[in-house]
Amino acid sequence: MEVRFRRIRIPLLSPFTTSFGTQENREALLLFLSADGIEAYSECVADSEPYYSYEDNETALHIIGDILYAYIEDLPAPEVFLRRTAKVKGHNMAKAAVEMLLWDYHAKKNRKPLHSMLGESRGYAMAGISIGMSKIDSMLKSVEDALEKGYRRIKVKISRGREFEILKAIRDRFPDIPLSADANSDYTIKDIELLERLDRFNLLYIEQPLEHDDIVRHAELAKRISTPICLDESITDARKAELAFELGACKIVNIKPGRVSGLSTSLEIASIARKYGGHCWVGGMLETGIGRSFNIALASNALIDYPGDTSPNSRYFAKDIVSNPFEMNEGMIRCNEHPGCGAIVDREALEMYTLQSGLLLMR
Ligand code: OSB
Ligand code: MG
Repeated sequence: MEVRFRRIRIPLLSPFTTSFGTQENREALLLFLSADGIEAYSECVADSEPYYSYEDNETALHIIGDILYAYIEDLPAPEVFLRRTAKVKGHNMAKAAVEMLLWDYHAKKNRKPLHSMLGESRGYAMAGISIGMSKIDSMLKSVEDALEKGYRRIKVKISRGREFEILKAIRDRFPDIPLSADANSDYTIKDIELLERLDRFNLLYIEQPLEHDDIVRHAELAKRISTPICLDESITDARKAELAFELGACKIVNIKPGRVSGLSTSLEIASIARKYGGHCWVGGMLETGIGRSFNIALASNALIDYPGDTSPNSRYFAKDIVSNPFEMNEGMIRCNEHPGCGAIVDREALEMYTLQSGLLLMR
């Protein structure tokens, strides 16, 4: 068996701006496993800079190549891998890439589509869209286009100082649409009065208003605003999810398997949300077709009850690295029914975007 990595840079169709910066490319770390005639893949959600979380592609490659590789030589079940590596603190993006590689391998070995291995599947994901910040006119145009395409929920990025301009313009034009706002941790508890004033926009929720690792202040904020809080960055594992719901820091979680050590923990977090009467949905990190296929498999699970940030590939890239991109119909994306994650890698496209590749493990 052999595990290889590839680092790729694939241009986004349009720049994506959040409160922490603008991305023009998706720089992804991909893993490729070949064993017993099976080819499995996965994608790490880290970026080239540690702006969303402390992990980046360098740290992920280090943790995978120097630490985690030693725990997968016998190709364990994903849950076994997580148990073995429980002593590795943090680095859940690196862990997730390996965990999902093992899911893909085992699903392919069993000749089953991934979504059917995760529990009860609806067979499709409900799609919402995440719209980056730009000039108001072009944000309004993006909202209009998204509604026309059938997206079930519109999320817009906001930042400290641009929130009223953005949300007022959208609400004036679209008073009733299911709308949410993602601050990517641009506020602090000192902004509580400003955040109270966002209640008037009747948002489904506000995503990650406060610091990336905070739970306690979010619980304080939740008592002061009527807009429900959805946590993203703060929920890096199941223990954090339990704590956040217990303290009332959130009513909703944005679950990104790539952030929380993979699909097993994602399902655990979804169960915790349900136990507390909360809600959850599957987020995204502008993944290529490989990462996207894992997100959509998870998003089809019966425990996931809100539309996610799961757009079809064509929203992000002129040419993705898979030859079977997802399509959206009436706001729904059907799961891939091929074995495993189901992504069929377009080798030529992959080569075109490759920055670096190498061997991680050979046995
Ligand atoms: O906060 O959800 C986020 C993209 C990069 C980093 C963080 C986030 C996002 C998105 C994009 O909102 C979601 C998508 O993949 O469409
Ligand atoms: Mg977010």
